[in-house]
Amino acid sequence: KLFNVAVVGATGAVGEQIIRLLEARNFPIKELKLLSSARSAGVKIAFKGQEVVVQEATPDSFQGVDLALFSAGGDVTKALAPYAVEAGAICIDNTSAYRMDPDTPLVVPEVNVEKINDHKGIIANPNCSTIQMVAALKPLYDRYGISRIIVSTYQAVSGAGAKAINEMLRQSKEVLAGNEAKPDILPVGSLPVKHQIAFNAIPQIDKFLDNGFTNEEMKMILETKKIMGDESIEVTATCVRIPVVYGHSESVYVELKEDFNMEDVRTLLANAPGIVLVDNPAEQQYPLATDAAGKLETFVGRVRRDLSNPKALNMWIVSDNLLKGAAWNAVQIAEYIAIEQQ
Ligand code: 11C
Repeated sequence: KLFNVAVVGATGAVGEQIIRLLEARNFPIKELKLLSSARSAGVKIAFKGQEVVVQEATPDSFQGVDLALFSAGGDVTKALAPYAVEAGAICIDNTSAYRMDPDTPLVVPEVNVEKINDHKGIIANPNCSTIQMVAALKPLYDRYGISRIIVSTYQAVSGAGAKAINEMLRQSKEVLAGNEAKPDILPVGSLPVKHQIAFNAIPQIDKFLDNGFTNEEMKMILETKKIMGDESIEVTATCVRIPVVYGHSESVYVELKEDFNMEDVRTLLANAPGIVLVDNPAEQQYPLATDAAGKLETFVGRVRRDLSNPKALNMWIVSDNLLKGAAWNAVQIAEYIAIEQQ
């Protein structure tokens, strides 16, 4: 079977990666519809040797569409996904619009692929920093159970979009030229106070809530429980933006319910789907954002038993936030649907 596929947000950082992956993976496409805001309509994007003209996304865009991949922001998903569903399309949504909706499955294929079919037209793709963490922790959860996770993130500027990448690069040049770095959109475009990202670490990703956590931190906390299907897992997170272009890194402390030996833990991680164990301190080998950029897998290293709690592990988890953290996870879900409908 060939599918009519629509990409909403085709000119954005994630949309671009989705199109490249559909091409590279030879996804069974009959017609590819590229959709965007009115501002980007008319742009031409190459796909399999042909030029596809980007059209403005409207409620009428989805007639005949089988699969619609959304990554144009939560407002666009809320405004248009219901029309796509009504037209008969299955939507895979990269935004946070429906993630915590009880009727919408939140899927990381390595963790809960069985939930894909539980949808009512929309399947949600989790937040990038959540995806790589749960993908790496799932084999440990299945074998030992998990009682608590404490995570600190080191997140790339590409998570905040193409403009944030440019801002970081521009500020770096300004500082190296001995000039003042001018903040523009980071940490949060819609808030009045801005901070320098070049040569800095900003402990704020997204807006603050009344509980003192940021929205990004709450996504990690709430989405982890939903994807793992276990509300009893205690999670706390501190999310930090650093001047890296691609690849989120995470320092994760995880308390397991059962005793473990380190050799079994390493074997589990090394054999887990989508996970690459890079853990050889003697040779100074561990996951790096620069190595993970452009790759589909999640990289795990620095795996060690905690010194204060023998039932806990510390580890370092790195993945390309635009690929496994967004575009690849969405295309992976689309591939499962395509295989099932053959
Ligand atoms: C960041 N994690 O790195 C965010 C971007 O909910 O899909 C992804 C936001 C989301 O800034």
